[in-house]
Formats: sequence, C-alpha cells, structure tokens
Amino acid sequence: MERGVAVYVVDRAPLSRTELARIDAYWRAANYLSVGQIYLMVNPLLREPLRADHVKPRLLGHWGTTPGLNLLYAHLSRIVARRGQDMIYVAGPGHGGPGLVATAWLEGTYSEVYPEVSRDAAGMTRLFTQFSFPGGVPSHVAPETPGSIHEGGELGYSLSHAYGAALDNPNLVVACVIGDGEAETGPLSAAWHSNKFLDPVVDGAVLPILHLNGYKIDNPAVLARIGDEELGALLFGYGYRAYLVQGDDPEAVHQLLAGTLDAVFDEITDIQQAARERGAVERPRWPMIVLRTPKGWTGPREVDGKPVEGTWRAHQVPLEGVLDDASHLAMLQDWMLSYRPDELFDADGRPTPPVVDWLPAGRARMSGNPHTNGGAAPRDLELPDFRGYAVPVGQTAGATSVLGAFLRDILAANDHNFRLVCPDETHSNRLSTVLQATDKAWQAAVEPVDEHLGRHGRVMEILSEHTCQGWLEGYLLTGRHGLFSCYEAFVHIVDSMVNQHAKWLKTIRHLTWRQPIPSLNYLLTSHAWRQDHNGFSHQDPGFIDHLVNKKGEVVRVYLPPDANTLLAVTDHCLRSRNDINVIVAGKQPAPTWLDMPSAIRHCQLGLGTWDWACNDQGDPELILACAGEIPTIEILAATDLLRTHLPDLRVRVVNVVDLMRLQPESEHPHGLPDTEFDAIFTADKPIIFAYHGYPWLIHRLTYRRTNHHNLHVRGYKEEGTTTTPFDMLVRNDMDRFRLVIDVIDRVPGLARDAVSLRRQMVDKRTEHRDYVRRTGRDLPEIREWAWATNRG
Ligand SMILES: Cc1ncc(C[n+]2csc(CCOP(=O)(O)OP(=O)(O)O)c2C)c(N)n1
Ligand SMILES: [Mg+2]
Repeated sequence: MERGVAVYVVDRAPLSRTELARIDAYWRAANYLSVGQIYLMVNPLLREPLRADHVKPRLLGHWGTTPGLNLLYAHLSRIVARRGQDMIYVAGPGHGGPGLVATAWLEGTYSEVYPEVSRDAAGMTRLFTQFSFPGGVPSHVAPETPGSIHEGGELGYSLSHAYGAALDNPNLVVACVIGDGEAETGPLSAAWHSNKFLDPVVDGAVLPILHLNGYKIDNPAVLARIGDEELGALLFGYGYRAYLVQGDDPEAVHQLLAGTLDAVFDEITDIQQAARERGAVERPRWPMIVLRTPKGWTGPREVDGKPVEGTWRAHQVPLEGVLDDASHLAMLQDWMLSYRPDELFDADGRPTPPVVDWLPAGRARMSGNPHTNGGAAPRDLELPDFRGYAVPVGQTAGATSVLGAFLRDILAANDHNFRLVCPDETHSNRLSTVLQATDKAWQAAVEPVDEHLGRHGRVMEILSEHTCQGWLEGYLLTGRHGLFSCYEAFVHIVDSMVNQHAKWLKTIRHLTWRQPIPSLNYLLTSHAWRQDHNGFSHQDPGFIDHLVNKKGEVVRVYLPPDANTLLAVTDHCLRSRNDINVIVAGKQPAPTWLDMPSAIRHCQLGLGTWDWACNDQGDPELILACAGEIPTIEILAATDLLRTHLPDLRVRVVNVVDLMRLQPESEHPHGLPDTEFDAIFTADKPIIFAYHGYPWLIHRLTYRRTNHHNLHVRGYKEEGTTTTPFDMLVRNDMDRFRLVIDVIDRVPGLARDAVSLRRQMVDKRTEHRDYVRRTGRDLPEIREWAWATNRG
C-alpha cells in the first residue's frame, strides 16, 4: 500500500500467536532489564516490594530511545533466526546503551564475555549495578558492549559506519538505527548518499531504520514534524524506498514490523540476486524503514501531571526523585511489574524459554557476530615489497606519486580487503596511479566524459570528509584495511570523529576479548606549504596538534622527508593494528635524500643525524633539526649556506620522521630515552628546529628534555596566503635565510664573527620580497637550489 509520496506500508500479520507471544516476551524482558539497569542495585527481580534502598543513589542513563532499540533488536533477531541472515546492529542513538547490554545478556553473549555477569539472578544484580556506575560500564553502546562497532555517544556517524561495515561483506546486512534527532546532523545527512557507492554485487546491504520517536533531548525532531509526504519525498530523493511502521499498540506494531521486515529482506535478496545472478546494472532503490513509535514507549505515561511517554521528557530518566518520593517509587515498581517479570525470568533469574529459546545462537547472534569483533575472517594485507618502488638519491620525485604505485599494487593484491577513501582529491593528491588497479566506486549515472568510475571500484570518493571517515572506520572496525588521503587543512572536518575513534581504540586495548583492528591511516598532503593554487583557506597543519591530545598509546605521527621514507613509513603503518597513524607528505616534485636502505634505517630509528650533511666531528656547536618535507629542504639549504660561509662552524643535522620520538618514554611508546635524546640534541648546544606545523607543538613534546631551554622552533605561524612556495617560508620566518640568522643569533660568538653574513641574509630576504612581488616567482637561486652532493 502506498501512502502519500513513496512511503509504503506492508499490511500483513505474519506472526502466529506463539511467535507474537515470544517476540513480545523478549521485548518486555529487554525493556525490564533496561529499566533495571537505570534504577536498581538489588532486588533485581522485584521479588520483594521495592524500597528506596534498592535504588541507585544516582539515576543515570537514557530510557527514551531504548524501547525502540529493543523492539528492533527483537524483530531483527527473528530475521536472523528465520532466514539465517548474517546481520549486525548499529545503534545510532548509542545513548540507549541499557538496551544493547540487555539484549546481549539475554542472548548469553554478555555472560560469555563477562562470566561474572552470569545469566541468573546474581548476574542480573551485577548487570544492574554496574551500569553507569564507578568501575562498571559506560551508559552508551561502548566498546565494552558485545556486538557493538559504534558507540553512538556523538551522534551522526551511524549510517556511514554501517555502510563501511557492509563494503566487501556480500552476505552481511547491517541494520542501522538512526535517531530522528541524529538525522539532523551534517554527517548523517551526507551519509544517506552512501547508497550511490554500495555495490550490490560485492558489498552487503545496509538497512537504515529511521527511529521516528518524535523527539530529541528537549525538542521535537525536524523529520517528525514535516508530514509523511515530505518525509517520504526526502527519503525517496535520497534514493530509498521507505516503509512506514507506526503505532502505539504493541501487538499491532509487532505484526506490522514483522511483516515489513519480511518484505524488506525479500527485497534486499531480490536486489542482490538481480545484480549477482542476472547482471542487473541499474542503481537499486534499497529499502529502508521509518519506525514511528512513542519515545519512552511502555514507560510512565504521566509524571506529576505532565505527559512523559511519547514526549521529550522520556529522553533520560523519566521518573526522578525515586529515593525521596514514595509515589515515584511506587510508580517505578508498577512500571517494572508491568513487564510481568515472573513470566520472563524463572526462580533463579534465568530467562524463561519463551523469551530466549527462539533466538539465534553462537556467531549468528548479533551481539556475538564476529564482524563486530575484529572481523569474520580477518586477513593481513598482502603487501608488495615497498623497496621495489624506491627512487634513486638525488632524483626529484613527488612523494605521493611514488606512493601511488605502491598503493595501486596493494589494491590489486587485496581484492576485498583494502579501500582507499578520499574527498574527491585522489587525483589532486597525485595518487591517480591507483586507478590503474581499480575504479572509483560509483553506482549513479555515468556520462561519456567520466573517467575511472565503476560499479566495482574500490577507491571511494565522496565530497564529505565525514562520510569518508565513517566508511573507513566501519571498514576497519569489521577487520579490513584502508587509507584516508586528504588535504591537510580539511581533515580538521573530522576532528571530532577521530576523537571518538581514538577513544574506541584506547578502550579496546584493555578489553581482552576484543580482537585488534587494522589501524586508521591518514595520508595528509596538499599541505600548508604548497598551496600554490589556493591559499589561506587551504593552510592549516593543526590536525597533528589535535591528535597529539589523545592517548599516546593510540596516536603516531610521521613526517617523511622524501618519497623513499614515505614508502617505508606507509608500509609500517599498513601493518600496524589499533593505532591512528598520521602521515604528512608532499605531492610536489622534491629531492630524494636517502637511498632505500638508509630510508628504512632512518624510519626505524624515527629520528637521527644525517651524517652526510654534518661537519660536527662528533662535537657540534649547534643542531639544525627538521621535521617535514619542506622544513627538511630549508634546513639543508641553511646548512649549505653555513658551510659555505662559515666552514669552521660545526653543524649537526638531525631529521625527525616519527614525531612521537621527541616525547619522553614515559609519555609515548615511541618516546626516545633521555640519554639517547641528549646524545643527539646535546645537553647544552643551541637547537634550531624547523617544523612542518605550528612551532609550539615541538616545545610541548620536548619540554622535559635537558636541552629544552636551548630549543628554538620555526614553523607555520598562521601567515598564509596565495603566494610562491618560498614566500610562504619567508612570511612564516622558516626560510633558509632566517634560519641562518637564527643560528648567528644563538651560537655564542657568532653574532660578532658573522656580522656580514647576517647582513647578507637580511638583504636576501628583502631581495626576495621585491623579486616575488615584481615577477610572481621565486628567485632563481631558490628555484635552482640543490644540495651539493660532493659536500658529504
Ligand atoms: C553530535 C551530538 N550533539 C549533541 C548531542 C547531545 N545529545 C544526546 S542525545 C540527543 C538527542 C538525540 O535525539 P535522537 O537522535 O532523536 O535520539 P532518541 O530520540 O532516539 O533518543 C542529543 C542532542 C550528542 N550526543 N551528539
Ligand atoms: Mg528521537
């Protein structure tokens, strides 16, 4: 039946009396256990009259979304059991944590993972007490929750996570509950378009379920107040066939939802068969569900004269003041008894057969599905030998172009196990070689002018950094591998998402039952120093600063100075697990400093002296340090000037690839011991450090080091514009001339001995300024500069 524009209603009642009774019993049990987690510490089965001292001293958690989540979990479990459907469950409103904990407990997974929370009365007491309790479990669908790949605390990412999980998992359906409030967020709004990228042949399916309970914390939800017609048109416009399930009579809703899910899963099967068996190529209109049931359904209808069920007041704890108000306590008891716990749990507190004997078992349970714990069949990446892509020393090469060939061969060797995501920049980031191995995924219309678009492509490009990030996270969380290539400045768009992923990784490292997952790898290029076509809007190296706030055990930052070091670093990152790796690399032609064996050794050390550039004879008068492609060039050019003009000055050149080496061992697993740090940076000599990003980060990382007071850092200080590459350096005081001036000003005695060189450097900066303003390009000596290889 069609209602308004493109909203369908399936008018069937497929459940037998027995099935209906079972599914309702399960739902009531899950709701009972959810309320119990929010309120109770003892007397979990209400075998004694409820007293205030049975109730938690602080009432925490979210009820409103939970009955809807539980209802969906029950009905999706029926589909898993009936159809043998491989399915996982993503709860967008992750604040409904009690629901997902309750359902995992009913399925038995919870007690398998946490044996002390047994599936009996004693375990139920623990289950209730631990929730949102010190030393217990968080209130959301956290990593601690079996079956979860999505915490859902920060709203907006459920749908992109779901699509990421479905990629390359042809038999999997990812059921994704989206809060109607969550649907207002930018990331969620963009993620609807993921259906233009999902391949019905090699990917699984996503079933979006818009949970239209009408309210958020304190307001109506936009999508609940625009009428069915407009909502249907919106979802149709996003490319979905929307099925409406609505009501507030449990029996009727059970029948409607069961009938709709049967129809929807038939439709998913039809779409997949058409594409896989009959070669259908048109973009499918995938089904989705709109579930319109009351917020806080089955909870208190009215409290203190105000409506609660079906309103925003049901969002968190609908009955407050239970400890002090006897009438509220009585209401709580009535509410919990309304689920008829005596029918649901036996004398020992175990769920009775009608509640659980129809549920899927083992790996089929959504809470026990291995896709949600490191992947169903996780495989290491097949990595070609990166040394085969090496560039000879001295040759000019764009680092990312060189990497592109390595990535191409990784894509070729890892058919369903590796994806590249990028917000429309693969070509711009000079990685287009990858398109020799695969296309860019695309299910929408193709015009003759288009290049490299394909239905089975594994390069994922959508102009939504949020969606790229969400897809990749979903893919990694289900055990596969990938890389996110992004303009350095715009990766900030996902600051908040990467926060959440970092929290996830921090937590799973300490959960023994959670399998490790492949690392989240960023390749940041088109960086601040070479925004030749753009300018200030495209200049921001601060993502590193943002990430360094996260737990050291999770975050790694690499600044390979050339193509060979980029290859070595990328190989390392792609083999790692449970980390967030940020690699910042150049895409413009640049010198190759190290041959491959030296590059490998240098990357293994993470930082070290470049002996071929030093003339310190083991006893430097100063350290010239650099981290990043452009700072490395400038430090070497400054070294060149110093060695030409002040040949007796003993200079040590240090390059840093692994930024976290700068931290002490106590702060980061890569931290360099103080003795080694002092051996390289000395205890008392000036250090001039040219750094790719904001200079204060280097101070932050090194403030405990012996020689910190001698450290002088140059970097990007927010002087951005559209100008020549060298002018960017001059504007930010990181050019070779300024670095030489810094040396003269800081090495004792030089201020006196190098008066004329200092003046020359000042004049050079003036000459540069005049020249670029007149000609629009850098001075010839800058453009043509190269390290004199015979100097070593
Ligand atoms: C990005 C983000 N902004 C704000 C919040 C605070 N918050 C928590 S729940 C909620 C309302 C969610 O409403 P909805 O998605 O409709 O969920 P439900 O009604 O199912 O509880 C808000 C705004 C958040 N968690 N995440
Ligand atoms: Mg809502």
